[in-house]
Amino acid sequence: MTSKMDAFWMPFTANREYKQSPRLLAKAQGMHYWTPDGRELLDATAGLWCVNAGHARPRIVQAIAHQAAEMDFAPPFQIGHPLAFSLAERLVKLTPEGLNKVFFTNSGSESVDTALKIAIAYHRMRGEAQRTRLIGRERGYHGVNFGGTALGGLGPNRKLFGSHVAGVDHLRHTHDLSRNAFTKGQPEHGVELADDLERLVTLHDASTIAAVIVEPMAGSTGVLLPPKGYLQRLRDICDKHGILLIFDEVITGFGRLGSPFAAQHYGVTPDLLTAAKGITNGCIPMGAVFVKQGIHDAFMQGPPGAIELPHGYTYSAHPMACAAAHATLDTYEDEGLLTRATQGGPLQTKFETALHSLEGLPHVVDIRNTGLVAAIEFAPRAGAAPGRRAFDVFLGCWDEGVLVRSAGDNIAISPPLIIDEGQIDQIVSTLAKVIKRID
Ligand code: PXG
Repeated sequence: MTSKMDAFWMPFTANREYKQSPRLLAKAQGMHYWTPDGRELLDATAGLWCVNAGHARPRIVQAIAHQAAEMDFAPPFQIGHPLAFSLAERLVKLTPEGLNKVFFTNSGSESVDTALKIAIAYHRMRGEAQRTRLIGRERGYHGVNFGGTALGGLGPNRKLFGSHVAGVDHLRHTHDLSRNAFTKGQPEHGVELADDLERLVTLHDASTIAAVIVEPMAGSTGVLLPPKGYLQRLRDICDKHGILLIFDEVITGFGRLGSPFAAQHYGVTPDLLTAAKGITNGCIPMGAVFVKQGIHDAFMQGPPGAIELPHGYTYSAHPMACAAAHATLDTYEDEGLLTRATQGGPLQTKFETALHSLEGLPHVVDIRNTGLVAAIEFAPRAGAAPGRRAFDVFLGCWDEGVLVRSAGDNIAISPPLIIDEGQIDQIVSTLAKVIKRID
């Protein structure tokens, strides 16, 4: 380990192994990264599911530079600035009908905890203060703050931290290799797993449950698509019992599935929707929680001078983030990026066909895809820690000049939405080469 690497405790990283053989990125443009010694890598991960319009887009760069000089910061409590209001107006035009209020945060984790707090407070405002229970789903990822950690369903992310959010329960996950392996698009089987919510209602009573949070398509755990009919059934059960439905769209928001949001793609509208990442194309931290009018209005009851929601961040609606988000939306609009990955369109079809050509290679037990996102699942290596085979594929691709992401036993592919067909071929041929040579 070089002493220059001692001080930085890296997030979600095997620090000791990494510092023995570091991987560094120093420059990015369009579809590519470059290492400090000038080696080019094709970005098949949109950074970390966030650089949806590709890297260093000139409009966004200029907007940030301009805003830094014009007004670097403005306090967000009891004072506003014009870009925040105009951005909110623009964003709610992109969200599904009815989600027409937006609360700004700085990350996906903050969006999740904000949404959970709003859900609990909403019931209290309506005289149902006993509705505090929150339901997540196994294998879900909702960031790393206390609420998101508790509602998340990935064991390793939870076990060190105790249980400090009371009254949390989980639905089962929807992954079923025995029935759904190598499905293109939504799996046929598993709609009945939504009935887990009825079971939890029977167990806890609906009068104790505030909200259910799910990723409409689970990203971090390795791209799990909702079985056909599953999200609608969750919606119906929530409606029946007065439970709020929260979609965590931190990954699926801003075009990943070929619609602005997964809610539109799947035709199911949640009560609250969390976003981050692609909202600024990943270049300035920002998150958002979209809320139905009626939920917002429940807070607008007390004396007009009272602060209705005692919640917010120093950097909520930060001017630089608002400027970056405006320029990002301009870029998405000009280039039609939010619908470029439309299901059945030429790019999505090419992507799907290319990825599924890897079926039959050694150790590949599943391939899943939708929009411009896919996962390849590997059988775990006997006797090794889970995920090592997928991690070796990641390392092999790194050496071959393609950046992919390993997630447990999966490799996830989620390129910037500007990708061309030749670049899809490069990703897939590199994966094939690496998969054939690892054990
Ligand atoms: N919700 C979802 C659905 C996410 O995917 C978060 C919340 C938290 O966002 P922030 O901005 O607080 O990180 C995320 C984040 C991976 C990976 O390896 C995915 C995320 C973060 C880190 C790694 O897939 N998603």
